[in-house]
Amino acid sequence: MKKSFTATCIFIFSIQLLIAQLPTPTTQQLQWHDMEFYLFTHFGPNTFTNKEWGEGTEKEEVFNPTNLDCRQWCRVAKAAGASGIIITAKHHDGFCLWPSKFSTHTVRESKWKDGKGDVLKELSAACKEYGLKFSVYLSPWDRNNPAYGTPKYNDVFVQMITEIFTNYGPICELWWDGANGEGPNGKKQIYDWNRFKETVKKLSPNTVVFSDIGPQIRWVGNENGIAGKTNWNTLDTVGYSAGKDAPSTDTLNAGNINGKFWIPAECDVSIRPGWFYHKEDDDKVKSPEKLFDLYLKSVGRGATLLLNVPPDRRGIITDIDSVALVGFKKLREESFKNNFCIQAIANKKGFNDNNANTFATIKDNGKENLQLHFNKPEKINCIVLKEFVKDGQSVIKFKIQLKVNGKVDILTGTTIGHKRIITFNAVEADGISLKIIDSKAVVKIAEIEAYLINEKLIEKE
Ligand code: FUL
Repeated sequence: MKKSFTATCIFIFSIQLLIAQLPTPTTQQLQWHDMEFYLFTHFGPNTFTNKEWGEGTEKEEVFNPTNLDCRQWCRVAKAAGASGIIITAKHHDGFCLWPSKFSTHTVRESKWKDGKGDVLKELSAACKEYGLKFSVYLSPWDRNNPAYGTPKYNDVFVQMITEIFTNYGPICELWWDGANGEGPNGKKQIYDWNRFKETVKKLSPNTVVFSDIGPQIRWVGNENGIAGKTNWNTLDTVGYSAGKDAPSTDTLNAGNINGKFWIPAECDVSIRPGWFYHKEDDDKVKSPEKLFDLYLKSVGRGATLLLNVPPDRRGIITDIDSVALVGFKKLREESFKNNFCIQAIANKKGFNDNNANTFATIKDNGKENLQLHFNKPEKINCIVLKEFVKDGQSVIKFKIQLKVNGKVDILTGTTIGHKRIITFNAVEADGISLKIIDSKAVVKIAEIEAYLINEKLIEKE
């Protein structure tokens, strides 16, 4: 009697797993997940005044790069293995890097190229030439625009969004800063987020929009480039808005396990202490090893890495930053070159074929596992797991067993999502087995990979 009751429970639970409906990403969000790592460029009057937050009162003539070269930015991005560039078209000081008709504080009023220059035009063209995704940061907070703090400013912001999409598209990602300080008249703006969102949707439905709470991409809750060890791509946003009414930074960092909407996290961080270029920080550029560590803690936790690399007063990315970026790329290439799982014997198809579009299914948690047997013991210290996120994110907790000299080493973790990179002290393993301890629905594993990376790069908690 007891036995049949247990069997019924297991049966019902299995059925629930099979029919559970998970939130899923849109095609554009899926493409964005695959972009993994891209650059941020903070550039504007602050570059020349040595500030982080301009007042909005800076004279336009301060903006005067001597040798602005967006193609150089693209070459650096390419050499870093980045997939795109996001540019601060307008930071909080309100200065527009394009000649907006809706502001008198723009490149047009500056001396750069006799007021004929247009940074957005140059960068969007360069990104096209180099095959990089072009994206735009647009701060709603504007310390210069006279309309800021009145309903009219929402019109201005919508007009600026319209200009950008009409003249410089396609735009891959639009980045909205949640900051909401005072404008030139001492007033704060009540942002019309719904109208802003509707405007983008109408003009460019393929653009993914970032803010603290999406609608397509969320802030990770810190500016250190670090996602939660548990990182759900799902979030509940009802009752919240970007800025001070956003969910707690802890929630943004981890997402909501049962969140209704697919709003994955993006980890923004600067290669330097500040967001804008400051000469005195030239000796504080993050090393390739530090950048690799951030990669493990962002991309390796299922998020993306948005790394800020600010051009200097010439309008060029310095050699110091470029060298660090090239070193970072080299570390990624060396680390993830030799995947031992490709040659291993697998108990199912679809999860060791170096193809994230195929997957193996685990229907029975705790019992069923995915197994890989190496042809000979291999020294490994890094395992990469990928869920088939096209169908949602399911894994709540997993266990990896490594067969080492007849014994079993165990590693455990929580979420997987787009990519989970686990590092550990190197062992000679005969094989790998992945068990799911808990999940929200049927588990689809797109890939298990194993590597031996440089010991020095092992993630230190
Ligand atoms: C913040 C801004 O206040 C910083 O200046 C920077 O742009 C960063 C990416 O977002 O909210």
